Order: sequence, then structure tokens, then C-alpha cells
Amino acid sequence: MADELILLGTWISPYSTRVKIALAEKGVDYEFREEDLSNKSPLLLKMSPVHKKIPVLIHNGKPVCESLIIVQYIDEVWNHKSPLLPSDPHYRSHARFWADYIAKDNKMHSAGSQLLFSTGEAQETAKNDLIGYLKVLEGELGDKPYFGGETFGFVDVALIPSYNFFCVCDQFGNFGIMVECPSLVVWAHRCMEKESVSKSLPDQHKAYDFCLELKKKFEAKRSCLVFEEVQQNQIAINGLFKKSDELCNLCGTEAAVITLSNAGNTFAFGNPSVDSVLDRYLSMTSSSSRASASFSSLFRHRVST
Ligand SMILES: N[C@@H](CCC(=O)N[C@@H](CS)C(=O)NCC(=O)O)C(=O)O
Repeated sequence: MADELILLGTWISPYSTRVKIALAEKGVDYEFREEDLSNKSPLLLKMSPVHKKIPVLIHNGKPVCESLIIVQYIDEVWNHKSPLLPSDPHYRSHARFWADYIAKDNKMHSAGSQLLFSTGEAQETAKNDLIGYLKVLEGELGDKPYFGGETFGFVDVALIPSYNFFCVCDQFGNFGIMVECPSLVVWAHRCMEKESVSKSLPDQHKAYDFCLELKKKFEAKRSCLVFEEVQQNQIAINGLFKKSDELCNLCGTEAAVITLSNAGNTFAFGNPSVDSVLDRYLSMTSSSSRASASFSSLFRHRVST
């Protein structure tokens, strides 16, 4: 009986694109199901009960989560062609190290989103961070055609969708990021010449329009600064927060959420960081309005961190 293979993802997600590229490299057919992340399907919630995130590859009813883990799974299951990871344990661990560098803490995507959605100092910091990360990768690439040497492999799969996203970000402000890393540009073109990559990447114009719409939304949000007491002991600034800093990273907007438990413990998250958001807010707020209960909580946060 033929394998049943379903990929839950979104067209714009660089993480989903990694999986699409790996499947295309192997020449495996699958069904792609576009998820609406604002209204996740029961199947996604069932198959990814921990993180509830895309992508998820469902192979004969069994889920595999996390894009780089999925790519490794694909490489192991469909090992008849186009190996993505080297067979030598040393080179394999080397490839895993660099894929982990790309994915770690979501730092590169956060910097890309910040570049797109923030302004001024935060945007400049994001630009410098991103250039720094890409230069490290440029150094690792050296004069090799691909990260693993002569053939397209695991690290290339990990990076090319993100690189494509950074190109879209770069178009918005003409930041010249790509000029800083000429070898990566050549590498990216080489990757994009592969059908497995070009057919899997989102359409550049559609991606640009999507980011433009998102940028407009967040600019509108940023202009209406709200400071409100949500509960007795929780403060939201900018009126825009979700349950994790994922949202802050995604939208690159300036938001801080601070929760003070009854025991006085502080939980805080924010973007660019809770404290710099607070500094900006405080500098814009008159001292007379600082006598509120919200401010006393805020200063408790300051004292306890
Ligand atoms: N580390 C994960 C990241 C996946 C991820 O962040 N997916 C986002 C979409 S691009 C998502 O599903 N977000 C939904 C949510 O956070 O609720 C991977 O590599 O698969």
C-alpha cells in the first residue's frame, strides 16, 4: 500500500518550505494542507499537541514535528536518493551544528522580522545582528558550492528558505544586507537553480505583498500606544500581546508583558526587550500619570530584575 503523506504548513512559512524542499529532493509525493494559524485545524492541534505549530509531517497517520527534525526524518526514510546528511559521523555532526546555528533561538528570523516591522534604533540593531549572523555563515560556506561541499544538503535546506525571507525584508528598506555577503548571494542563486528549491519557495511578489500588508497592520498598531491594567497584577503595553514572545518576534512590534505573581515573582517578555520598551514608554508618559497601580507593579518588576 502506498504511503500516505500529509504536510500541514503555510505557504509563507520558511519552516514549511524546508520540508517541501526535502520532499522534492527525494521525489516524494505528498498532500499539502494550508493551515490558518489564527484558527488552527483540529488535525494540527491533535498532531502537534505540544507546540501546536506548523510544519507537521503526517506519515501514515503518525506525526513528525519541528522542521529540521522532519527533514532528518525524510532523509532517513527515503534514503534511496539525494542524501541530505553526510554518512560520515563527523561531517554529519558538523552539518547538524550549522543547521542548529541557523535555527537556534529563532534569532535569525527574529532579526529579519524586526528589520521588517520595527523602526529607528531597533531596526538598526536588527540589521547589524542579521548581517553578523549571515557573515558567520558566509565564513563557514567559504568557497564551497554548498555548505556540505559539492552537493546540496541539510544546511542548505535549513538556510535557503530563511535567506529568501531576508531578501524580502531587505527590499523594504534597501538595507544592503545581501551586499555584505557576496558568497551567500552566489550560493543562494545556485540553490535556487535547483527545481526542488525554486518550486518550493514562496512566490517573491506574493511574499512581498504579504509582508507589506503585515507591516501596514503593525504600523497602525504601533501608532496607538495603550497602557492598561489587564488584571490587578498584569500590565500590557501597546495593547498587543499574546501568550508568548513568539508574537513579539513575529511582528517585531514593541510590546512588553509583565506578570507579577502574588509571591512577588516576575514573569516578563517583550520585544526588543522588556526594559527598553519600558524606557520608551516612561519617557513618553507624564509623571502625574505614573502614580497608578500599574506603575507600582511596573517598578516592582524593575526592582526584582
Ligand atoms: N522551530 C519550529 C518553528 C515553527 C514555527 O514557528 N511555526 C510557526 C509558523 S512559521 C507557527 O506554527 N506558529 C503558530 C503559533 O505560534 O501559534 C520549526 O522549525 O518547525
